Amino acid sequence: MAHWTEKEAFEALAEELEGKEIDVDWVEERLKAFQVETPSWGYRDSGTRFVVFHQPGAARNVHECIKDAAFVHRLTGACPSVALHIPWDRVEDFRALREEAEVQGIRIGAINPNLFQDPDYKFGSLTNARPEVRKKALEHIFECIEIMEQVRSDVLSLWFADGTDYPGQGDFRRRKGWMEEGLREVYGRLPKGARMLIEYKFFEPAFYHTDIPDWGTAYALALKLGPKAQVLVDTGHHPQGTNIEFLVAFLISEGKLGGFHFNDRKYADDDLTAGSAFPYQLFLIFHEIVSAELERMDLGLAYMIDQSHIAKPKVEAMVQTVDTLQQVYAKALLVDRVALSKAQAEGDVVGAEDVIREAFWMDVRPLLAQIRKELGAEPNPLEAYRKSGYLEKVAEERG
Ligand code: PSV
Ligand code: MN
Repeated sequence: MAHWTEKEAFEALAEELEGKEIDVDWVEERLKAFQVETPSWGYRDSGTRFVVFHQPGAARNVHECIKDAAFVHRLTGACPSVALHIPWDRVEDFRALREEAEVQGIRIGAINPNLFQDPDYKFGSLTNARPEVRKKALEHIFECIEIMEQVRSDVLSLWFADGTDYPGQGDFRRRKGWMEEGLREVYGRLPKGARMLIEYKFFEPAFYHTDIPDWGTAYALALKLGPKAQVLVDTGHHPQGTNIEFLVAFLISEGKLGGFHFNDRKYADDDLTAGSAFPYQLFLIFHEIVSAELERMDLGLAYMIDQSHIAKPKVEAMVQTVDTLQQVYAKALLVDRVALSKAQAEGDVVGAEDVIREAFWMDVRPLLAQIRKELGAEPNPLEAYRKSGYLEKVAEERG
């Protein structure tokens, strides 16, 4: 867009939309309503499996995470909540923490228990063969539920590192039974109006089997538990080549898609910024979401980011991610669905694909700039971040 004025770019987009059956007011309404949660751990120092790298200005505690998250919200107008990870973000007074977030214009979102860091969980948490470890894991989740009440969170995000490394190490069916038993107890304790989202991951840290390896397993568990249990799709948690947009559509149609952990990867669970490797896939995921929204389906999806920034500066990476998510959502909203249905009905494969691709190639940045202005945010949040001097300021404050 550099050699275009914003006005020219906007006119170009308007021209592209001419003759298409798109309700622009609805598109704008949806874009304004789009909100995505950022994770406290995305603002802290993180690392590879070999070393933790320090970044100047990285948040050192939950208070600084909240400050960074609030700044991302101020720039983008789309990130009014921050997810917490317990015990990393544990404080004495969670009610005070809730107020602290509110003063800064955001709220506390999903609570993530940590069921992988304690040495007792080496051989599993809820699926551990030792009953005292299963009990310890359960009690930690109960503590997280109490925290949810104190911060008024309505989402419990559950990711289990449980699995085994070698054939014979564990009894699959017994472990499945323990997992179900534990989850049932958690379900029974959920605060009023809250839901639990079950995340899956096909490997890592376990390398032979994982107790909740895929969306089908998470779906089966959520189905058994009841309506307050849904599946959490972390976009980096699938074997190569998995058709994520298909499973998203399936879960939506079953009312079992709870939300997303957005990130991207080239190989495994790399936690890179969303859309950095496969932007078209991300757009196709949103295409499925928009299809359902057009049918007035009540999705109530929890959009969350789950990234670990090592090569990129943390706050900047977050702002870039939000911009990417807004762009792919805008593109998905601009798919000419009348033309698509017609092409599908006529068996016009190239025509159908082209309708989709045309929307993908549209430059939606001027539209988003306008939306953000209306939201009182920055038309170009990344540029505004770079000019803000925020990183220099916090780097000095945080040492
Ligand atoms: C570990 O793989 C992980 O990235 C999962 O995606 C969780 O959601 C996240 O950590 C926070 O526990
Ligand atoms: Mn995740």
